[in-house]
Amino acid sequence: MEMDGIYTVLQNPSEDVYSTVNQPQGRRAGAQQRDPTLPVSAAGKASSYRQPALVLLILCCLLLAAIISLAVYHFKTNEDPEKYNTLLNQLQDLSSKNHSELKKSNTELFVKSSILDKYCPLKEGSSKERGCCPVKWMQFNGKCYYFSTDTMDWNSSRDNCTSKGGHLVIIESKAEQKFLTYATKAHPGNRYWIGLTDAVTEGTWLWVDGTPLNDKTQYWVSGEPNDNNGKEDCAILPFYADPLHPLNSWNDIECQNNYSRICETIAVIIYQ
Ligand code: MMA
Ligand code: CA
Repeated sequence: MEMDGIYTVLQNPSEDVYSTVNQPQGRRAGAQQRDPTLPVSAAGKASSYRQPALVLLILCCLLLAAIISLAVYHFKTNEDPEKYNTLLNQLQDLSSKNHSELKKSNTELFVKSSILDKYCPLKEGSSKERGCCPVKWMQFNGKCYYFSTDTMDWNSSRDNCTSKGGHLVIIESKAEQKFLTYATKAHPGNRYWIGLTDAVTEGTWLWVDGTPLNDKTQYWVSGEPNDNNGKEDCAILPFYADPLHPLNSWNDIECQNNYSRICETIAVIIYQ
């Protein structure tokens, strides 16, 4: 029986050294008689040291194994430290090279994405559809607008816009008129030809694509068009801003006058 690692009952009766040492022979009924030729101390000691010696031997073996493994580990990890240093340097080179290359391509991507956002902004409410306008053109509602700084007569302006792949602006909504009013405020004093004329039939206003002027979508300044002197067949904006009707800014004027122009073209749609 073993309790907490202490033997309370002897495994082998021959190991019962202590019970016999101080007892007279007669009280040990059934006990084997000791070999009287062997000295008491020699026989007792041999059997009493066997178990601790075994434990000691095992401990020594374990210790030896641990020393051997530590030695092997030590020599393995210290084997050719130069080799490890070279590897470490190569690894550091590679990581710093990757880092600087990544930094470079990140900067390039940032520049490219700002160019993309400038010329091809995302369409309102979309995360994939973009509308692209040429350099120096403004974008509004899927259309591109060019506000010229140079001036020319109405016919030349019409032809110039066509040569740019567009046309003199055709105003189709209140929102578009609002946008143009806002945009032209950036150049106060400038007046711009729009794509509206009654040169063919006096009083019949047509857009450059042949569409007749819609009654609901016209923004003449109060009192216009007046065909002053019977010579005014082309439209400009802004003539002047009526504080009561800030959107009403058109005037009919002589087509031979020189003004700036607003060209319009459709934005190119791309998907990302
Ligand atoms: C007046 C007015 C306009 C006309 C211009 C021409 C200043 O405004 O009659 O309708 O177009 O003159 O200069
Ligand atoms: Ca007029």
